[in-house]
Amino acid sequence: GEENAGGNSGTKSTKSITLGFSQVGAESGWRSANTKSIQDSAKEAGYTLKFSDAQQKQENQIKALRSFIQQKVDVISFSPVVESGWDTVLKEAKDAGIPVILTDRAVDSKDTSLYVTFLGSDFVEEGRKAGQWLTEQYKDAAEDINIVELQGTTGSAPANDRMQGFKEVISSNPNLKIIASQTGDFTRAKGKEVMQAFLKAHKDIDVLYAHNDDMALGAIQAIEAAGLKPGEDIIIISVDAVKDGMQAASEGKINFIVECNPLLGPQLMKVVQDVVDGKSVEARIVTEETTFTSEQAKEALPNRQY
Ligand code: GYE
Repeated sequence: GEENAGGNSGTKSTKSITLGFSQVGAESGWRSANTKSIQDSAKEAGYTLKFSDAQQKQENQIKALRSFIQQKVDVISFSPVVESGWDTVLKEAKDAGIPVILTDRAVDSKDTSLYVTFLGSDFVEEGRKAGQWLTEQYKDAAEDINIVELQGTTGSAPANDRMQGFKEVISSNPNLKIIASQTGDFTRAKGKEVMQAFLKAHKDIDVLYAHNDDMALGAIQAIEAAGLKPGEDIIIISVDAVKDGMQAASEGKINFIVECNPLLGPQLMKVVQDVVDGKSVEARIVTEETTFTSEQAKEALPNRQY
């Protein structure tokens, strides 16, 4: 960082903070809202933001982190595309004395001294909320309910955790059966493609659980193209609650959405400031979230920010 010139004598000299941020990519509506939130709030805070888009590839993220280390940024923050394989580069940042803040997605490093904090959602809880709604819907079902699952990016924290939380809850009802699971990489295009394959392979799909809205929206196209009614012939649950997802829910095409808040920027900038100021920060900062049925989506839609 650079010294700010022209500070009044008597006041503490403020240093302009340089933040290196490595983003996952631009795979979804959630991600676009997250990126905008980070860029806007860095600007607002007066930080110099070095922003890098990894296009959903871990190798690109590792390169970006190394370049931030080389540039001696004050703080590094990133949303790790997958959970594993970060120890080496995190150790390099630590050795260089640069604090790292995880946002949105977690890493599975055993050594938690490699990062200051993790700011983001509880994805296991999100999966549980999806499972709880479904379990309630089918509590009186006497026959098998066939569920297909569109998973997020393989090896990512939200894919791992949303699957885990969902499975944990639905296992209480043996009629609820996951008959197929495949990754749709959190994108619309892949969600559509995989749903097409699911529809070909299985004539009797009752429920789709999509790990994000974008994959659900892609799947809706495939379902409609197959002559079926999304939300009626196939019950659809997704996660995120971005505008397009909420729109589909308000039209009854998505039956239930678990919210995942992408507006992490303001909280992140505050944590960055605290870290630079040498204040202690919580090791885990969880964002607050809700859920929406179709009816609730209709009500909330006009005031949705993203
Ligand atoms: O749910 C999905 C995005 O990591 C929480 O990534 C994020 C997920 C989000 O692509 O839409």
